[in-house]
Amino acid sequence: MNHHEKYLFDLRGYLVVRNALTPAQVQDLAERLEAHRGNSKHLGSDRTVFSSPDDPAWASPSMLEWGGPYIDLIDLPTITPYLETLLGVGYRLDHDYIKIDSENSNRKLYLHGGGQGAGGKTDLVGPTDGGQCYYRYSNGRFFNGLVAVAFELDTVQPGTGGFACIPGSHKANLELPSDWKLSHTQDDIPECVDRVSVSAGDAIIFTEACAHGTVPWRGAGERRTIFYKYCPHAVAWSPCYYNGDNYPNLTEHQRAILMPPSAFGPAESTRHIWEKAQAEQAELKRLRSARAPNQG
Ligand SMILES: O=C(O)CCC(=O)C(=O)O
Repeated sequence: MNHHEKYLFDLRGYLVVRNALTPAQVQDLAERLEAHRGNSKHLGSDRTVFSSPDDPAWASPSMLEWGGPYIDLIDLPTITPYLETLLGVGYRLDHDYIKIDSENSNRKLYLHGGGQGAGGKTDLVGPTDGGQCYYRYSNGRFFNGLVAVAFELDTVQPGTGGFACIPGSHKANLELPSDWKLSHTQDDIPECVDRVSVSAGDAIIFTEACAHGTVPWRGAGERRTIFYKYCPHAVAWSPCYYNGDNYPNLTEHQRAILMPPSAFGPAESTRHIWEKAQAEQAELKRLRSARAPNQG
């Protein structure tokens, strides 16, 4: 991350990384998405409900199960240097999901995050501010409670929709005016909002502390965006974690990035605890599938 990019991220709270993905990666990600689209309730690990009583409690199903480039996104060489700068070494992947905007999605722009907290009394998703939505730069280092990487599979032309945010709001001291939080149409969007156009293969990196959301879609076709969201090791947003054992052939660094949260990070001294938890998960899965044939 060069000085210009650091300056812009500190100033605005987001950056666009052009060509973060190659055309071949975009194609592979899109093909795997289309193959799973009809038969999967959860397009990602970002769940707060169970879709069936057999869902595992903490190791949520995830897009990582689609393999190939979905595994590569965990630790992508074009993105990793930004995450190391914005989160420090030893960060973790907290959750992933995919969002599809189309004429049927009928979304409103709901600006969330922002200021020095998430949620708050008037937040539409509830008063979730536990201080986790922070941004700070001090002693030559960035500190972020959650950094989102939005991988764009489709080009978003100006005026069609896509990612939007209030640049600089990650450092705001006052609450976002409530009548600016929700825009039903593009025409209602406050002037202080940046609408970000991208090409397929670009990635938008933003701090969740910046007030952001999705512009109501007006484009032809769809906008398909894959979100991977990263935290410092001691922070957790999702109630579910990854189980590295579910994904074969991970690199050591990918495994470390999938570790569940703790102040110890992927340290050797605590690794055995999560390894035991992950082995117990695998045993539970094995016992359940052995029991299943007799239940019919
Ligand atoms: O559509 C977008 O890029 C914004 C998504 C968003 O609001 C979020 O991930 O919290």
